[in-house]
Amino acid sequence: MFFGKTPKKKDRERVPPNQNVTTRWPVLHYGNVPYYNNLNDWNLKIYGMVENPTTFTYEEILALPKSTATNDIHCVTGWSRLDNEWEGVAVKDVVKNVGIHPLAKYVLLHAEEGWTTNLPLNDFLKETSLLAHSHNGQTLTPEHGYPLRAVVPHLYFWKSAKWLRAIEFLPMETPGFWEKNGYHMYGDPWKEERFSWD
Ligand SMILES: Nc1nc2c(c(=O)[nH]1)N[C@H]1C(S)=C(S)[C@@H](COP(=O)(O)O)O[C@H]1N2
Ligand SMILES: [Mo]
Repeated sequence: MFFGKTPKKKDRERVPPNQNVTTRWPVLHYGNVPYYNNLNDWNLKIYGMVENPTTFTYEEILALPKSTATNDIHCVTGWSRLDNEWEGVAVKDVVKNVGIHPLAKYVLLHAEEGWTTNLPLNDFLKETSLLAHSHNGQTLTPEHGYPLRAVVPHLYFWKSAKWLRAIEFLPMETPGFWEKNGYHMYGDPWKEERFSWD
């Protein structure tokens, strides 16, 4: 077991109930890892309830203001990893000019292979949410979401879609991949919202 490192007292207050701190970074996902030889094959679509549906190339993402954040991540399977340094772009900068419709209340994040996850718009737009291309000073590895992943640290880490390809704005909540399979619609780690029956 690589878990079971007892966190320092101060750290313990940062760890939600029934989570164990790991200093490693486990790789967790459903399906296959996409490998990109060429980022010309990659784009990020923003669509749904927006005035200006937009498709960003990777260069256009990198041209947005840089954003960095340090935060803790909490996987629903029980591991937490503290002090992750992310570099990327703030969600609010990405969606700045798309003209979000006032009736849009949720987003569905679409990753490679049709994998999805849902969250409320306000959670996605939070100051702390970003789209990251680097972790602890290194470009993300393919396994951890290269070239771009969501990081929404205040929710369980399954909401942080790796290999992000589209952001869909919706008037109503549409369950994503794990949410259809019994995971909680919201996923607050402090309330242990792991499964839909929690
Ligand atoms: N596209 C995609 N993103 C995903 C997943 C997935 O299966 N597919 N799994 C989620 C889950 S359950 C977790 S815990 C984190 C794991 O990210 P990591 O492998 O970088 O630790 O990715 C999340 N993002
Ligand atoms: Mo997870």
